Amino acid sequence: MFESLSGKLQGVFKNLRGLGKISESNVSDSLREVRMALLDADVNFKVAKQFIEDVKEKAIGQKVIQSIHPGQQVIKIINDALVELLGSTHASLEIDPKPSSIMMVGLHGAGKTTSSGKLAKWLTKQGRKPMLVAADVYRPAAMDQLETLGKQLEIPTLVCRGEKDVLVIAQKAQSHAAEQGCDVLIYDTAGRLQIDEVLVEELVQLKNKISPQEILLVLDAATGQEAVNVASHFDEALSISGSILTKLDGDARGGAALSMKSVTQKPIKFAGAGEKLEDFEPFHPERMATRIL
Ligand SMILES: Nc1nc2c(ncn2[C@@H]2O[C@H](COP(=O)(O)OP(=O)(O)OP(=O)(O)O)[C@@H](O)[C@H]2O)c(=O)[nH]1
Ligand SMILES: [Mg+2]
Repeated sequence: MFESLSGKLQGVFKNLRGLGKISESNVSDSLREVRMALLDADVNFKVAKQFIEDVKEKAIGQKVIQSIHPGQQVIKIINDALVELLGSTHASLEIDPKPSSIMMVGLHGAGKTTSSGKLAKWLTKQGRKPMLVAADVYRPAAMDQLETLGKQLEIPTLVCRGEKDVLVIAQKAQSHAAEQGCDVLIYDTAGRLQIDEVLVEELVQLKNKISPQEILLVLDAATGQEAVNVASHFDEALSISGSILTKLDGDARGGAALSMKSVTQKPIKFAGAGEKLEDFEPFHPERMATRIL
């Protein structure tokens, strides 16, 4: 991911470094190239526009123009803007209360079930006692998939085969968690090809029932431009608390990853970069920016 964007930005930076003097016009030329690179990487056009405006405002200041290495200064400004675009600082999970609940939401195939397992494994390492809850009542296979993950991880997993009401499942989950001494419940919800009324209604009901500390939108980083619409829809409907970007190991252009925070104003909390349960880590904006630049 980000290879092409990275390559293009390196090219721009090479030019900037070579500049002895900086003028408004050569900064503008470079920023035009940065903008093109962002758009080619599938970054939302509004996000790209704002990014360039912010950088430009800082870059054409007198201090930068008169400095000894003006090109280097502009590069630093772009770097800082990229970190800010990705969320500035790492945002952790807000799951202090015991028990806490986390709802995993997102479109079909985004990686909710896999990420539920990955998150459970990660939480175990943090000394928590997670429980996985199969709340996808539409696909029996989804319950099997979560159950398999739970067995593999040796993490309690609640599967109520045949139960069609997520609220009943939630009720059982709460009592099972208490019995088993689990202190964080991860609800793996159903996906849809597109966000629709029925799905939203069900998710809102579940949200009202369990009052989750975290509602994490699981987003396939390869979704491209559409990711922005998906994210804003889910956020409007549920007021998400953050997102998990998946499939960062793929060769997608990565624009969704770069636009997410800016569009929803909600932090990216974790990143998945592979099918294995250990391919998962907390998201750090500055590390991601370093990977890109
Ligand atoms: N390469 C890669 N594959 C992933 C990643 N996360 C999930 N996958 C794969 O993506 C596919 C879909 O993942 P699921 O976890 O089943 O997705 P889901 O959101 O639960 O899907 P539904 O339940 O159908 O809505 C699976 O084949 C996963 O192995 C990732 O970070 N990298
Ligand atoms: Mg699933």
